[in-house]
Amino acid sequence: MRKLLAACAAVFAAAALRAEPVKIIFDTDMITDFDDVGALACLHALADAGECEIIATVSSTRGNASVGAIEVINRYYGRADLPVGAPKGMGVLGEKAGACEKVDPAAPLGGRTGNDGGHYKYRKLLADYPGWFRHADADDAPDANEIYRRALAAQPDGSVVVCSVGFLTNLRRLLETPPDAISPLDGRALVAAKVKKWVAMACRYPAGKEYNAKWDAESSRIALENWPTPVVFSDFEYGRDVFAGRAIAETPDPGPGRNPVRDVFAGNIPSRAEIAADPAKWLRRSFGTGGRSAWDETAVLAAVRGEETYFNVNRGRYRIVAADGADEWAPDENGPHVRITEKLPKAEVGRIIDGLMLRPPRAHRLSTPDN
Ligand SMILES: [Ca+2]
Repeated sequence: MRKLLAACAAVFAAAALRAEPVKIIFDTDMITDFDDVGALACLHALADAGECEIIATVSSTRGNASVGAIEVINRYYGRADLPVGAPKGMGVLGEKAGACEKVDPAAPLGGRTGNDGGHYKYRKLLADYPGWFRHADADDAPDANEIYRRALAAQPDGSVVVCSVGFLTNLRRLLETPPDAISPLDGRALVAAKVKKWVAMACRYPAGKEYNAKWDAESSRIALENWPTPVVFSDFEYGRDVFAGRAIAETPDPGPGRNPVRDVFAGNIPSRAEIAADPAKWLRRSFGTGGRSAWDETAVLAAVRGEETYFNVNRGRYRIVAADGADEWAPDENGPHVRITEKLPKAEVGRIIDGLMLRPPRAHRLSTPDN
């Protein structure tokens, strides 16, 4: 009987845990790399399972197809109405970090080697999914500040996890917002009240220049120095040799305009034969047999399932030390930050990510135009 009671208690405890989905704001760049698509897919799969509730999805870049790409993925998972936003007036503009030239959504697709370079995959996504998005140009989307402030103000204190897998522009801007009609709190006070933690894909360990942190280095410095809650980093070194996406890329093709997550991975991962012919070359480009380096997906796992479920953590302080975005991680057992390190073998982590990406959307039939 005691065993039965214990089993019942365990079931109720699990049900209680499930009853409290983690409230997530997802902040992504969607500019050149495509692990962002995998990360947003994982997040939706976890939301379908009741493990999280996505309360907003914002782009950290402007003047390009980033917001439209977010909307295509949101719609695929039956969440076309999720709030979206983008930064205004500062940060990364255009088709690649440092380009600083707005993408013309009406210009013909340039192709892989054309004038839209790495951003081609996101412009192609919009071309292949007409009618699935509202903002072909991220600059037409609402200000991310408004989206963040509305989302945070509507939630209970200490309940929101911010998961950033792109530049830190929005977070710096949010901290600098004044009180307004949405909330009497300024940005920093609002974050301190509502945010439980920030999980970021950022940091080059132990020092270097990390893509997400370096391209708007001033915003990164300000955000990191002033953020008032615990911060967890999935750093470059952790994610680069977790590989995911091969599994969904090799699923049967459902036809055009049916599965944007599969389309992105199938269209951007080299074949097994290509990798077998020169694995070292592809590893330098962050590809393995399992797919693409899963920097952003690992941040989502840490944000929703907790940083100690699959990972060990290492405490310290991460900071930007130069105007060019150079960074350093200083170990400190009393530091405000943690970075994740390997606990579960990385191949297993890759399989967990693949499993989430393979899950069919719960509300897919409601989200496709012809179903
Ligand atoms: Ca990213």
